[in-house]
Amino acid sequence: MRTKLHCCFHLSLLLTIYALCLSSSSLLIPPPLPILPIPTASQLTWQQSEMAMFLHFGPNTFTDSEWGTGHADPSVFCPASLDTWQWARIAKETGFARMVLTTKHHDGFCLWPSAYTNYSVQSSPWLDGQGDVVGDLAAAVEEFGLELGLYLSPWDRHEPCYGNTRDYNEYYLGQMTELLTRYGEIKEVWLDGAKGEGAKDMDYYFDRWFKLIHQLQPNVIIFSDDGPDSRWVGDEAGVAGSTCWSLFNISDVEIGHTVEEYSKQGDPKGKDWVPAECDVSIRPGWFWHSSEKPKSAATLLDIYYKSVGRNCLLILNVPPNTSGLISNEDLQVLKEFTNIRTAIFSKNQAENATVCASSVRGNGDTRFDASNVLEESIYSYWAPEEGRSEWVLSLELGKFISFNVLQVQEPIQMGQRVIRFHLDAIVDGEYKTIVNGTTIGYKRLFRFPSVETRFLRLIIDEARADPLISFVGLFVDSFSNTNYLNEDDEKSSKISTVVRRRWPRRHGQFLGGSTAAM
Ligand code: FUL
Repeated sequence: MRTKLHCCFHLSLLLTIYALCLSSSSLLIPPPLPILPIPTASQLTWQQSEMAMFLHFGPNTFTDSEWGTGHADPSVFCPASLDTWQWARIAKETGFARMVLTTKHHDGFCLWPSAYTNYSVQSSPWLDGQGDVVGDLAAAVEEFGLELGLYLSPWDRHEPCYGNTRDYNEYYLGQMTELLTRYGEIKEVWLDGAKGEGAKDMDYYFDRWFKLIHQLQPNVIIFSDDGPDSRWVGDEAGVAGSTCWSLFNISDVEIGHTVEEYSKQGDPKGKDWVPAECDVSIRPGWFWHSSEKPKSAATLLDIYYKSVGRNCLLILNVPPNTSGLISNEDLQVLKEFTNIRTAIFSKNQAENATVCASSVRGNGDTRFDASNVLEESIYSYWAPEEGRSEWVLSLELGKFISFNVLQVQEPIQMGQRVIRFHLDAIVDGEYKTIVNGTTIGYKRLFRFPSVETRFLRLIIDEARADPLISFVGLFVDSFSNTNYLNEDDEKSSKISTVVRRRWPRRHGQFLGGSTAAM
């Protein structure tokens, strides 16, 4: 009897221990805390799309000008073969996720039949005044599975009420409402900041504009000098700072008075998540001019490294010509640019590497394992054990491999963390530093003279919180001349910029005023 009881006692003890083991081993260590600020769902999707196509089109295309006076006769707008499906097909085939159209540039001419003005396609001979470029683009974009974005210039050189603050703000919001309620989902609203010398002084009610835009299109990204969702990078060359935070202080920036360095670099202490967008044209001008030629694919590649490769979104302007089509020469460059990107980035030389980390969160939990950095997704990442001061990822490539591009990514949904890092490789038997970098963010690309190695280590030197890394890739770029390139030097190199923005300073409340057009 005693032996039986003893056995039962032992059995139940074993079962209890087994159950305890089972329950403790099935409990998961949660992910680390995000560090604020973090992106909204729309900002996350937007950033991962990497490239948008900008389209400057309107009377300027036909009058061979950049800043139309607002007095061009609507009859000039007469594209013989306008085909928004051609634009969308090209955008789709060459890797753009979104198309952003100048629905109204500074000349005030509307590419849709607005009920608030006669200065629009309705007064033009194109399709006998029955056409709607915005509507046609919306339909094409939908067919090709792209997103639609709209540029509506605040500065209006035609509209008679421009200069009267109340009237013009009403006019502008009336037009914005037409655009945001007629054409389905709008994913980006682009508020360009230019205003010429001598233009009438008036206030724009940005707060009301932004609130209404978000109310009408909850998933939209509003771009302006200081967000709220995406910020101007501070130049029109498509080049971000080699240090580039998505963190920013909206309240420190007045629209129209950006400080170039602040816009380019962002702010490691910023309270707002406002990633930068890099705008640049494939041609010297924003509008199409017969005398101008597109940039080369190699130049576009360089811009790609300095925009997408610096934690930004690239918006590349490809202006339709007077026929209403994207020119063949632009198309050829875009195709070449696409082929080059595919050739470089389709083969990760580190894909079969063995990756080890200085520590792994949750005592080796596979969800935070070092090997997660081989998967190109921000949703799988390496997380170190909490509170460490050493953060190292070591890669063993299996054999000697040559490469000249590093791609690193952070899971930005958890906040942007890395302040400084470097990459070492064993060359001639000893570790040599091949990259010294500041900030990573969504995506960071570095070019350097070709290195042949089997062993590498990525060391995070400084971070705002425990660093998290979602991707490490090594690539071969045989198109850039990486022999004389040193990304670190680029920090101090002069970036050519075209700063043409000038918004009026706010002079308190300014209601009324002259109603004559500029
Ligand atoms: C500038 C404008 O003045 C240009 O014409 C162009 O639209 C560019 C994207 O923004 O500020």
